Amino acid sequence: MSANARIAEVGEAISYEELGLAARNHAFPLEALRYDVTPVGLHYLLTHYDIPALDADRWRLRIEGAVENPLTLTLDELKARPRVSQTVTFECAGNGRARLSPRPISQPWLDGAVGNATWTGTPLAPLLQDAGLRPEAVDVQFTGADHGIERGVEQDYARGLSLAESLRDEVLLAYEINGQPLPPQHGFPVRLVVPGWYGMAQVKWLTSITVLDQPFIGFQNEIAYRYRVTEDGPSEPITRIQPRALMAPPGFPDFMSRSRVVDAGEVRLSGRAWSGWAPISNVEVSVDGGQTWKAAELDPPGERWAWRGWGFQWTAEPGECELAVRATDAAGNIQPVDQPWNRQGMSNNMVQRVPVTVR
Ligand SMILES: Nc1nc2c(c(=O)[nH]1)N[C@H]1C(S)=C(S)[C@@H](COP(=O)(O)O)O[C@H]1N2
Ligand SMILES: [Mo]
Repeated sequence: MSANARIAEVGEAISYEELGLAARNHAFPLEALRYDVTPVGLHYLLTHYDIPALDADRWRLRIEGAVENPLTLTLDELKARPRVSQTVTFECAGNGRARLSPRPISQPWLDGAVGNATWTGTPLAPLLQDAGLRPEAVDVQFTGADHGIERGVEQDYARGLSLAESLRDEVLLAYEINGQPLPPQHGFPVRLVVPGWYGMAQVKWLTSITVLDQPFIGFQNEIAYRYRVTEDGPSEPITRIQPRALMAPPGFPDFMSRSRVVDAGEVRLSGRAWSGWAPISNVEVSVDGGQTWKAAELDPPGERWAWRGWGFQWTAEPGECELAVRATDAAGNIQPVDQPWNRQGMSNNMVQRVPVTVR
C-alpha cells in the first residue's frame, strides 16, 4: 500500500475513474457565492464510499471506550438535548487538487469544494461529560456507517480528533441542515460538525463515538489527509482550513471554457472569504493577473465560523484581462500565488484566477 496518491504523468488527462468521482462528488457552482447560506443542493459533496442506508427508528449512537457510563442514544433522545444552530463554512481538504502540477490522482476538485450551511444539533461536550470521561482519555474516534476499501485497506470511515478539540463548545452532533433533516448525502441522521476544520473531520452517518486512551491511528488520520511533499518523507496532519477567497464569476460564461464576458464600465465584483485559523482580516483583488492588488470592502462580520462577504468596485476597460482575489487572516496566513504542492494534493489555497473578456 502506498501512503500517497499516484501522481499523473506530464500531460496525462483526467481518467474515467476521476470523472466518476467528480460526478458523484459534485462541487458548489461559484455563482452560488451570491447566497450567504448555501442552499442544500448547491453545497459541495464528498463521500469516499457509498451513501449508507440508515433508518431513523433503528439508528443508535453509542458513546463508549474510556468512559464511566457508556451511552446508547436514539435520535429522539439526541433531539431532546439542548438545541444549537450555527452557520459553518465547510471545505474539502482536496479543494484545488486538480490545479496542481503534476496532479495527484484522486477526487479532482477545481475550486468549488465549499459550502456554508446552518447546522442544527446538540453540543458534543456535555454528552461526553455525561458519559463520564476517564482520566486516561486522549483522543475521540468518530465512526460512520459507510464502509469501503481505500488503497487496499478495508474500513469503516472513521476519524480521530483530540479530546481537547472534541470538547470545544462549538463542536456539534448535527441532525439538521438549513432547518431541514439531513438529507442522505449529508450524513442522515446525524453527523459531526467541527467548525474551522477541513471536511474530513465532519464525519457523516455517525454510529459510534469511542473515547480512546491512546492516539487514534486509523487510515483517515495516519495515511490519508496528511501534508507530505516527498514519497516517504515526513508528513503533517491536515487540520484547520487555510484562508481562501473566491469570486462569484462576473458577467456571463463561455459554455466550454467558463471564461467570462463582461460589458465595459462599472462592475461590482463580490464573493466570500474564510479561514479556520483566525477571522479574515483582509481581501485583495487584482485586475491585472496578480501584478497589483487593491483592498476589497469586507461585509460586516457575521458568525465566526461562517465565511465573510466582500465586494470590489471595478471599472472594466475593453480588452482581455485576468482577475484574481486573495484572502489574509488575522493570524497572518495569506493565500499563495504559487501552488503549495504536496503528494496528496491537500489544502491547495493558491489564489483563484478568472479570465475575462471586457467588450
Ligand atoms: N462517514 C463519512 N463522513 C465523511 C466522509 C465520508 O466519506 N464518510 N467524507 C468527509 C469529507 S472528505 C468531506 S470533505 C466532508 C464533506 O461533507 P459534505 O458531503 O456534507 O459536504 O464529509 C466528510 N465526512
Ligand atoms: Mo474532503
